[in-house]
Amino acid sequence: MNLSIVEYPDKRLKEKSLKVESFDKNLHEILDAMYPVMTASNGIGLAAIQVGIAQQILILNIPLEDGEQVSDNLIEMVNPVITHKSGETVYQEGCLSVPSFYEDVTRFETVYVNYQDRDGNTKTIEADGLLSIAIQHEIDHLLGILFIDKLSYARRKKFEKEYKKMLKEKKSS
Ligand code: QAP
Ligand code: CO
Repeated sequence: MNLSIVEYPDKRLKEKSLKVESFDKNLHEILDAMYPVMTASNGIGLAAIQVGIAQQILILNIPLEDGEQVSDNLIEMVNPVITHKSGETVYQEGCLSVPSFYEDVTRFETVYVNYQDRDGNTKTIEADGLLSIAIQHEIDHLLGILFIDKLSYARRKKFEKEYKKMLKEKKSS
């Protein structure tokens, strides 16, 4: 499978992803193809819609404290749903689909998530810290929401201006 990252302002990023019904070879091929796309771009999270597949699939690979990324820590989530959320935390987020822009976003501090693994087994996870932020960011992708959609009006305007400038510079180089 030859996947590439869909970048803002591509309309596909606004699509709502569909629930996965079959835990078959096709799903496994999508998951296996997503991982190298994410790591090649130094990502820690990727939703399937970011490679143009509108299915409720995401992967997460939070680095260790020294910044090293270990594939043992890969989490694959199919059909994830947040069941409990509490607290508040602010983190400077980025996104592989919104390259070179980072801004503070407010999220829940702790989340409980129900999801299925690649074989359809039901799992529950309690997450806080960076994992919790990453889960919320990626589940937003499945709903067609980007982190820039959560900014104040003023910061969104600052984003649009900076991003347009960045795209223009990219084209002329
Ligand atoms: C989502 O984001 C996330 O602009 C994953 O030039 C964000 O992996 C999870 C990236 C914040 C937790 C906290 C972005 C790489 C990677 C860029 C990413 C870039 C290169 C973003
Ligand atoms: Co993202």
